[in-house]
Amino acid sequence: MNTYNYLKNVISAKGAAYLILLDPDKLNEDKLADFISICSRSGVDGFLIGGSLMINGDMSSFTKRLKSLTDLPAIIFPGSVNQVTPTADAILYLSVISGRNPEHLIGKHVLAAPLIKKAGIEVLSTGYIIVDSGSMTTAQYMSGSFPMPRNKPEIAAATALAAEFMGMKFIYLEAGSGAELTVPDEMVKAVSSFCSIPIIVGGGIKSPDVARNKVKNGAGIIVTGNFFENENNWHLIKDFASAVHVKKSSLV
Ligand code: 1GP
Repeated sequence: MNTYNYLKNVISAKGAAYLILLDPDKLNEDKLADFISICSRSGVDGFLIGGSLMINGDMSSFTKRLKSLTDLPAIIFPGSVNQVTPTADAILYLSVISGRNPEHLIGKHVLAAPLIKKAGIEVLSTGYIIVDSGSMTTAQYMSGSFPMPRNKPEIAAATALAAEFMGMKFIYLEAGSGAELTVPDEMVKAVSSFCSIPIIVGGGIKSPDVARNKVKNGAGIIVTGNFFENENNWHLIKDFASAVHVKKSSLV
């Protein structure tokens, strides 16, 4: 089954999917096997891999190692064109639709397209909406665009619907990694009531309750990254997965 159908099936069976973002620059490779084993046992549905910068990490070898440890999907969450690797299952083909920077609306896509074709991985076209989260985040800075005002859910809804009409498969409401404030629940609700494609929500989610509220307001996929870069939090992975899986019958 391809990754798109897998995610749709998880959403339909469990109420929502839970993905963990792995940054090869930040996760100690010695600890990867333990971490992935806990994730698999705790109900995590898959992994995003990527980072705004790649200073020490290597996407290709990291993803290969990840795939040797789990059958769960490994999806590239690209910080740049050179993070395309054939060792992944799929890539979020991100368009920063909250901004008006042509590099992130078409420029990078042109550069990445032949690399993705050569890699032979599945393309998940995604409208990426960077939401103001209290202070400047890496995603905002690196995208060279203004974030969406957090008190304007109607702008987010109209923007997301435009992306759906353009044929995108997912909307990603992004507060930014390590954000002070998460994407407002009202914005998740407004976008999900306008759109029929799955809404991914991430950035600054540090508790199962916060994750569950996003799902209750219509999120189809929850992403956490930063929180589990601290090993002391690993015991909470199961609680996050249970909070996201709002449907009790969780057989896929
Ligand atoms: C960032 O949405 C992801 O792109 C995850 O954010 O690292 O804050 O969980 P956190």
